[in-house]
Amino acid sequence: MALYDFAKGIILEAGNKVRHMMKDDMDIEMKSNPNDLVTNVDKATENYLYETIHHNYPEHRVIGEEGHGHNLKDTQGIIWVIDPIDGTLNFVHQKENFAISIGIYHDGKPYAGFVYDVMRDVLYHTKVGEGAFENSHQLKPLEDSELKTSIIGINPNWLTKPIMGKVFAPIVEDARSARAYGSAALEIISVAKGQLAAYLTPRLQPWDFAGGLMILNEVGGVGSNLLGDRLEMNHPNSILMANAKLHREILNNYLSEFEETIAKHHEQRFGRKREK
Ligand code: 2AM
Ligand code: CA
Repeated sequence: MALYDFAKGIILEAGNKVRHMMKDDMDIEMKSNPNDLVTNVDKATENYLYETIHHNYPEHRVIGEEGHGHNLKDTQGIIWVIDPIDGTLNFVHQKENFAISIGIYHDGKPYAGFVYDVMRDVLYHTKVGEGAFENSHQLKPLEDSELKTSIIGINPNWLTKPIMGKVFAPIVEDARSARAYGSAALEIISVAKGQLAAYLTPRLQPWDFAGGLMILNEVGGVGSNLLGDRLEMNHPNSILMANAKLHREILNNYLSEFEETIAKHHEQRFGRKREK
């Protein structure tokens, strides 16, 4: 079976398993802090995906949020970047508005992206270069927009933080309005569908954005970090996803004056100097 169809099959089956596991009591653990949770379902779903990939394609490598392959030194061959549940807080509290996210890379280049909205049973998918789809319906190329007539996606928690709050507040102020959905993958999909014109956040892991970014790029949307630099599949980054025109407007008219602040945030959070 072709790799793309295999990936589609296992993400749908993983979602099926999640819906079944949700009927039983969940086992919830805290990770780095009381708001950072992981459940038995996150772990079981990552394990299912890992084991099935490993069984069928032993030479492929997997990076997953819940522990697989975190120390990858190179990007050779096929690499799967997986978030078994993106939006774990939604999963625990709302029992909806979460997704399974998969990005597949070949020698570091995007090959295919998948975001599965589990409770709505909607699969967003792209084989890069061949269009992006919502189930079997092709997504249209993105239309440009301007900030003053745009709804943007941003988590209000960031506005309460002293440094990133200052960076984000003027953008929120000038936008038509702002929304937060609590699953980065689904927020990136909302940008790809034109429902949100942009999505911004100071920190995502590759598994939060890999699948969604491929789908967004496929409809002409642009993703970068908050400095306008390229997003790589093997390290965390800040995030600006938008239609092409709004991406330029936010970078040039709002973020560029905070370049030093953002670069410092990157250094502190990710331990990495700006790559030129
Ligand atoms: P998760 O549910 O897989 O942890 C919430 O606004 C979004 O940001 C979710 O997609 C969540 O992914 C992600 N997220 C939450 N905390 C994060 C952190 N410390 N670093 C990166 N991404 C995070
Ligand atoms: Ca997750």
